[in-house]
Amino acid sequence: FVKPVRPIDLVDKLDNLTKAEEPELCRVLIVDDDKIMADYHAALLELNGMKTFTLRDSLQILEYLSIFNPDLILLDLNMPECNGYEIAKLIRQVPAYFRIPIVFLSGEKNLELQMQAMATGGDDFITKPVQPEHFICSVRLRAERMRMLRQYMERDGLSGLYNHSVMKQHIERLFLQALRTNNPITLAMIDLDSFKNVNDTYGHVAGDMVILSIARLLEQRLRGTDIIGRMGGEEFAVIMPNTPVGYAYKVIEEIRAKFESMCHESVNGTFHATFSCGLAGLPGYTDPTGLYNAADKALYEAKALGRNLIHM
Ligand code: GH3
Ligand code: MG
Ligand code: MG
Ligand code: MG
Repeated sequence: FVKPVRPIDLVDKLDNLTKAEEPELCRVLIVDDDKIMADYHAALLELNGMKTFTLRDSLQILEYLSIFNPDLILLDLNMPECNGYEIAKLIRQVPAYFRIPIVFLSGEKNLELQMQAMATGGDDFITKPVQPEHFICSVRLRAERMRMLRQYMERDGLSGLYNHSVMKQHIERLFLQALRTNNPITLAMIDLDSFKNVNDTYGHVAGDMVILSIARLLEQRLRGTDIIGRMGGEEFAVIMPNTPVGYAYKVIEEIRAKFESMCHESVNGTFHATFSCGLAGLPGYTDPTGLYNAADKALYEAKALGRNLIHM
């Protein structure tokens, strides 16, 4: 995935606070009841720059897939609770996991049984004991390709931010995590003000530039742990884990003021743009939909109160 090229100088007028790009590691979920085997495979992959998580109780697979979010699954065939065929079938029934590569890892030498395993949704079959170099290479290449594909699928084409469906998943995941761990979390819904007028007066090209500048500004001013998405059109969402609503207000207020002061250029002259924002956060909600609706309602109220402001 290549980030969109920064369009014109106006984006360069922003503070130059670009976050260091952290090269994120490929994530491999190992499902194996045999601890010694699993530890050995994990060590091989970790020593070669991958991040692993070992799951010994295969029945918990769906829960761990959503928590660990792997780029590849290494699946043992013979396990006490449930065999690898059944686990692969289960994974393939969930649309969000269609594309995750599943590599079977088993001592099974029978080719017929190996092919049967692949027919349930596996991408490859590696026999134990593994040949280390071949194993590492085969896992890494598949996992890296998945990571690239995932980044491409998860992003919005114009802004490079997360798209709507991924944001919904992140909101749900981080909300539940915050609820479980008793930590605060804030969801901010942001919508550009009177944007139809901006397009009508200054043209769609300038409108697109404004969308890009708010996207870059959010990326520059928020923390690396905050998750930023374009929910559609001129609407954005930010999830701020471990952040109480009052603190989020201060941060977004600084961004609001900065954005308002930015000067945008168009063939019809320069102009300023603003946004409104609705905030909601934990504590106070019991499910992610409740939080989402509350942030949306707060945004609606911010509009009703006159726009270019934050409401919570
Ligand atoms: P409000 O302050 O109430 O949000 O008013 P608004 O005009 O922003 O709201 P409305 O929902 O009526 O219009 C949103 C406009 O945003 C309509 C559409 O032309 C524009 N828009 C949506 N997506 C894009 C985009 O990708 N590029 C550009 N240039 N404009 C977009
Ligand atoms: Mg086993
Ligand atoms: Mg709008
Ligand atoms: Mg809108």
